[in-house]
This record gives sequence, structure tokens and C-alpha cells, in this order.
Amino acid sequence: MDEKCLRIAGVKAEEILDCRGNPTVRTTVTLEGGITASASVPSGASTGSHEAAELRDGDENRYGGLGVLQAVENVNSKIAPVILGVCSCDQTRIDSLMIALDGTKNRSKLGANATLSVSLAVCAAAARGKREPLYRYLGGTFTDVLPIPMMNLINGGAHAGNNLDVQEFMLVPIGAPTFADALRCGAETAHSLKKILKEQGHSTAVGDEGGFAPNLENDEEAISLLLRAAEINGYRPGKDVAVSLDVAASAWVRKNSYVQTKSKQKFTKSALAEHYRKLTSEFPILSIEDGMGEDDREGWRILSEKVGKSCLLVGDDLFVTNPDRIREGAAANALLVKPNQIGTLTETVEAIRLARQRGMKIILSHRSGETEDATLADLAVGLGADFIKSGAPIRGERTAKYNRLLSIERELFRPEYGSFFS
Ligand code: 2PG
Ligand code: MG
Repeated sequence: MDEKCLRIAGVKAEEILDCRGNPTVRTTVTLEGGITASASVPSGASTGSHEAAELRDGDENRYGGLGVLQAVENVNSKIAPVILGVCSCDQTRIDSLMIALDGTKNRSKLGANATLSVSLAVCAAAARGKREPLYRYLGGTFTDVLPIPMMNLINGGAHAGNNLDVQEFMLVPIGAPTFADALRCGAETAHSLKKILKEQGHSTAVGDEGGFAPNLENDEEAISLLLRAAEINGYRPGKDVAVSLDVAASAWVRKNSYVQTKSKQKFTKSALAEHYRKLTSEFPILSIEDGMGEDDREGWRILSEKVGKSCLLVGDDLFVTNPDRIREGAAANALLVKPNQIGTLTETVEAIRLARQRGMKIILSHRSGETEDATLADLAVGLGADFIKSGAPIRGERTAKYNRLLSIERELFRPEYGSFFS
């Protein structure tokens, strides 16, 4: 290993809270010489059944069973002794050591929340050791592309108590010249949307990801409202802005059909695909995420035949950032990347590489239960993501990532604003 690489001198995890008030793991890694960096792990609500295991204590007397003291203990007394003294830049080795120590297929022994917090904190500390911002440490000298934000302005599904079955209606500023312009478009549209909802007597309460959670007639109404709010600010549908949906349809799967959780409306696979086709012919829809269930290969094939040419079909629960599941192949043409679905940075990078080789687009994603940790922004730039999903540009745990991207953009293109180390 590079002799300038600093060795790991300390690893310490603790239990903190995520934005939903549930416990999660934060790990701080210290390098020889005293450099430190921390990383906190997010948590999902609509989780795919093939995700790596998130270790929860199950002690009903603490946080309703959601405590993570065991995962914290695993970091402090099992993982730490194994990686102390290893060069911090040897990410693959550190991740492999944790994978071997766990020994299970889905991280159920140590917990993916334990391993990921270490994996990300090691990487952040190594970057600091090299005196490089994390995105550049990951991406190299020529890293200079910012992801386009997919901003979730209307929440439904498992993320909100309203009547909408589709989990996310996202605004995507496809025509914005800079990330800062894209973010402004999202914030302006969100404010106009709030006004429209108020005028129409709808609730302006927000869901888990900061988007509004009104009761609406149907998907068409939600999309129309979103686009109208954008238009008020001069953003042209189809030119400046498009819409992305996360249906999270795994939650609707029945035997050979789909039943929406809230409306109880029933669809055959073809009827559901036809519903999406209609939406894409009526509105500028850039992408549909988890339009079919996580194990419904046939449904995905039908969906791809109907709309795969005009629309990005994004696999979230379908792939769960798992290289093996990507290798199995599926009729999706974009990968949603959530590092905590797989448990280490090395495997996350492998998933991205495989998807790229298959010509797929890459979307880095937060979870609905987030923290103020902004590592995701650096990952998105450093790993060359096409898009980033970090919820609405509202609420601190969401804006932490968007604000970090603003800083990265300034650092890359407006050095007069000062740099990471100033
Ligand atoms: C998703 C995510 C993030 P959760 O389904 O894409 O938006 O939700 O973290 O609840 O799985
Ligand atoms: Mg999803």
C-alpha cells in the first residue's frame, strides 16, 4: 500500500437518531496523526425484501424494538479489532474483512447498518488523510459532473398518511444549466405548489421526504399540480422540467396481480403497464421506479415493452444495489443506488460498474429515514451518478445533501468561493 496512506487508529460507533426519531448508527474513524471522519447510516420504510439486513435490537423496552445497540457493539468490539492498523486507503480490503467477519449472505450477523457506517467513515477519513474532498478522492482529477436532482415534491405510499398510492412524485429540472439552477427550480416549484394546494383547500402537511402529502383524486391530478406549480415559475414541462415517479409497486404485489394499498384498486400486470403508458403519453415522464414488484420478471418485461423506449425504468427493490441481482439481468434501464441496501462501499461501486457496463443510468438515493450526513452528495459526484434523489428541497436532512452539492459545484466551477480546506 501507498506509504503515505494513514493507518486506522480508532473506530468508534454510537447510537443516534434519524429524522423519523428512530435510532441509527454513526461511526467515527480516527487515523494515525489524529484525522477523524464520521458517517451515519440511513434507514428505509419501503424496503425491498432482498436488501442486506439492518440489525435492530428488538428490545421492546427501547425505541419500540428499533434500538441499534447491538450493531454499535458489533462495530466497537468485533469490526474495530479487525481493521485497526490497516491502511485507510485500502477500502476494498477493509470492506472484504468486514464481509468475511460477517460471513452471511445478507450481513445479518454484524448488520449492514454496522458495516456501512464503518465503510463510509473509513472512506471519508482516507480522503481527509489525502487532503482531498471526498468526491475527488473517489472520482479522481477530472471529476466535474454534478447529478441532476429528482426532487420528491408530492409524497404518498408508505411515506405519508394521505390517500396517494404512488410513493413519490418527483420534479426533475432536466433543462437547468447548473445544479444551483436545478435546485432553485425545485424550491420555487415547491413554494408555488404549497400555494396552489392551499388555495384548493388541500392539506400542506408534508410526508417523510419533505414533499406535500395532500389527498388527491388520482396520479394524473398529482402530476398536473406538480407541472402547474413549475409553469407558474416559467419552467416549461418537457423542456425545463420532467416528472419522475417512484411507484414502489412491490408493496402492491398479490398472487398474479397488483392491489394498491390505500385505494384497493386492482390491476393485472398488463393493466398496470398500460396505466403507466397512458401517463407517459399524457405527461413528460422521465422515469418510473419500481413500476412492478421486486420479483415480477414478467411484469418488468411487459412494462419494458410498453414504455421502456420512452422512459427510464428504474430498479430499486428490484436490484437492491446488489451486484448478483444486477448480473441476473432484468428489463430495467436504470439503477437506483442505496449503499445501505448492500452494506459496503466496495459492493456499491461494483453494482454501479456492472450497471454502467449494461448501459444503465445511475441514480444515487437517500432513504426515507435520513440523517444530516451529506456523504451521499460526494458519492454521487465521485461515482459519476446521472441523478440524485434526496427528497424535497425542504427539511434539513434532505437539504444537507443538496447544499453539499451546491458547495461542490462552487468549488469545481467558482474557485473564488474558496475550497474545502479553506
Ligand atoms: C425509495 C426510498 C427513498 P425508502 O423507495 O426509493 O425515496 O424510500 O427509503 O423508504 O425505501
Ligand atoms: Mg424506491
